Amino acid sequence: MKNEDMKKMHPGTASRGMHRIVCHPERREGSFKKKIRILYLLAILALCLMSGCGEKNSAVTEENENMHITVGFSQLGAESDWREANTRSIRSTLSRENGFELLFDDAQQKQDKQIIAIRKFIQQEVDYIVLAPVTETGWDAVLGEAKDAGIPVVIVDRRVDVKDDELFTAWIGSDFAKEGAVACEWLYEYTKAKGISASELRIADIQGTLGATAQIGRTEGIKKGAAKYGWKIVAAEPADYTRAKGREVMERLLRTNPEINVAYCENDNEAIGVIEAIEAAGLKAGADIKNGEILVISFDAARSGLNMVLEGKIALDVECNPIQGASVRGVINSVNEGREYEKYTYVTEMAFSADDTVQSVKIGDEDYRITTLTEKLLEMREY
Ligand code: GYE
Repeated sequence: MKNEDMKKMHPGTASRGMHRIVCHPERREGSFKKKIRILYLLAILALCLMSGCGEKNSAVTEENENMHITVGFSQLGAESDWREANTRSIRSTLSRENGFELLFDDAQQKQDKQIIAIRKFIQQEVDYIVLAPVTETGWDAVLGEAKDAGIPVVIVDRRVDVKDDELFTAWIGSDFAKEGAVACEWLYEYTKAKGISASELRIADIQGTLGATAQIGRTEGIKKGAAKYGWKIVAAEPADYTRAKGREVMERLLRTNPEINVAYCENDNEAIGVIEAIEAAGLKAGADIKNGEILVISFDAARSGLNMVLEGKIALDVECNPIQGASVRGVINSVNEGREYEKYTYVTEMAFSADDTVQSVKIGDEDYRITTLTEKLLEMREY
């Protein structure tokens, strides 16, 4: 299947990476089972017709009911608005009406809970596993077990760092390093336009869960930006992507590093907690660094974060698109029907600013558009 076709199938996604013809060895057994089921159905139907039965049609209906594709979904947690939107997207797409039976497990940000959930899905003989992994490492053994059981695994959101990438079928998610680069190029252009010199910036990086792909990419972004433009990162601390932790970390940092004038928050919930801490300290979150405001940058562009952009408290919110259900469904259906699919699919993303000082940034050869947020735009958002 060509990239273009893939885009048509899954609006809002862009694909790159290996094309592959899917004649998945793991699925051969599945499609064999399906053929047996179809033969069984035909046999029942023939028997019914021969005996002129009316009541026995219920056997057919019942068997039809069992034709659902069973999917075990190990979601890493419910720590943020982004995560909840991601869960909603996958749950509503892999629904009964769409032909799926979804088993859902929330691991409360604990990898061991995810491993237990995956082992349970294997025991339950699900047809597919969808995994949103909390961190990148530590998945080889359990994904090996899924592979041995012939169950394809679709990874969503963060990545897994495994020795053999045949341990998973496909990955769908964001380009986190690019998100970080967009934020930094915007900060460079913005401060340049406002006459703020690089040496004036004192940045606090409020990091996500350490070892999560989103944290690795976004932290790498600000480190590279600082090295490229000569900014000073005065503190970098994880806050687990939660509002409470974001507030706690920022309260402490404002005491130990009162010179901080940029808070680079690696998600919206952290940013909201950080803004609470700034205000509780009698300071102001805003873009006017020269007059003592603390400029807040965030990621996700969930509704809660974008409300803060409209209020001018978050200067830039780089979108991370959680609507991944259609892409997951597309991959599962392709595998199931022996069609081609993409090994890696990147969702498309935007960036929203509180004012129109910077309207685009250069990311490699690309002119990346920065959208000034309006109430109307916010109303149109899905999450
Ligand atoms: O930015 C954050 C969430 O991995 C992209 O995890 C995800 C991040 C997202 O908790 O809000």
